[in-house]
Amino acid sequence: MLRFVTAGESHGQALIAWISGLPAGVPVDLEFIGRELHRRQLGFGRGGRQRIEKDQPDILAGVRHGKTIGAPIAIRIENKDWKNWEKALPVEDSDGAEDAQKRLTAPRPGHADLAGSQKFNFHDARYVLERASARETAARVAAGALAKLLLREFGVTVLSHSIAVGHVRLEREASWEEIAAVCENLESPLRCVDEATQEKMKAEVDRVLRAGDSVGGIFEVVARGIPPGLGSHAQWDEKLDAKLARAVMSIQAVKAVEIGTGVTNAGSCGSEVQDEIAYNAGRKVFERSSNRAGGLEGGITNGQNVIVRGYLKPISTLRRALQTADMKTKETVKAAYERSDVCVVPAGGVAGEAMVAFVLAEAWLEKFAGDSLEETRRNFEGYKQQLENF
Ligand code: EPS
Repeated sequence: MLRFVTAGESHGQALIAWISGLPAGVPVDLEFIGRELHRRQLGFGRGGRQRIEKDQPDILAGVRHGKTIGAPIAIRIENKDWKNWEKALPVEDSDGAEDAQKRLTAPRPGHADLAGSQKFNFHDARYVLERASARETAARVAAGALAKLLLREFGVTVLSHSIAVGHVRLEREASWEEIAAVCENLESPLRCVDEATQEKMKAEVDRVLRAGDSVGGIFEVVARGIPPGLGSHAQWDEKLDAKLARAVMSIQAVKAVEIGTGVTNAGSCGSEVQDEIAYNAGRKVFERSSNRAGGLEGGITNGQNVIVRGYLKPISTLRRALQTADMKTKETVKAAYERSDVCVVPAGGVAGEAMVAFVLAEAWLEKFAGDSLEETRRNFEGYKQQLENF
């Protein structure tokens, strides 16, 4: 079973990703993982933290001579900001002088601050926000990069782009080539395929920044090369669309997930929504002229691109802080502000890719299994034959 968990606080020593269940023999390209981590740090509207960090994967276990060995993999990503927090967040007990300065008793509406403090019985949101911070997505991106490296062996690619920032929306479809170009281009400010729309998105981020506010948006993740047959209609918890939705919903600040054009489909007639089927005798495959279903029918992949959209709410740390109640004094005060991102849509897309890639890799190994890459490949080749003879 493929799985991953993470550990680490935003201003602790490091983030850790622990990945288990990858077959032996998967080539591990460290440069690729580093590039994925770098992509997550980019984007117009990011805060000051990204100027401090230079996220790099330090593989501690599970990879030898450039390949997975079938053992659990541990990846460490250093927090360079730790040196500024060592005294405030020590592992050992301390006299408390410095941690008192970093105490946060004015919970930010929208963040985990208040609910988390009530749950864990802290009258200080520090420990909660440290772990709830979206900094944790760096560890997810490292795990997702490994999933991408497995999928790459079978010709599967997972990409993303931004389709909305605030009220500015990409009003046309993006081609695969355009999305690939946006993922390749590390200079792309908001990772939008359309230059004119991107300019408007930038203006939106600028406007919100000047107002001391924050802005959300929508990212779209697209996976190409997925065969029909991953996931299952047979049981509710085997449906792949549900697993993808859960994974993307778990990303910090995501408050809605859409598969294909699911949101618009809800208001359209059936004849306008379903993707009609034709058989291409030359290529010996079933084809569709549209993909509103986002590559999933009945919780099963249908051979089309898998399309998952994540809807990000605006970040909850605001320079022009909202009203809140102090957790100790119960007085009405302004919510805490340290520093923050204004817009995380581009980074959200990279985290979305990681989560989608991981769920697809999990479904891949469920279907094609194998303790080694060769065994998985044999199983996949056998299935490909089955599809060709269908
Ligand atoms: C983030 C690092 C954090 C935040 C952001 C994401 O760094 P710091 O708190 O030191 O500024 O910039 O976290 C949040 C959006 C949040 O809500 O906590 C990162 O590396 O992605």
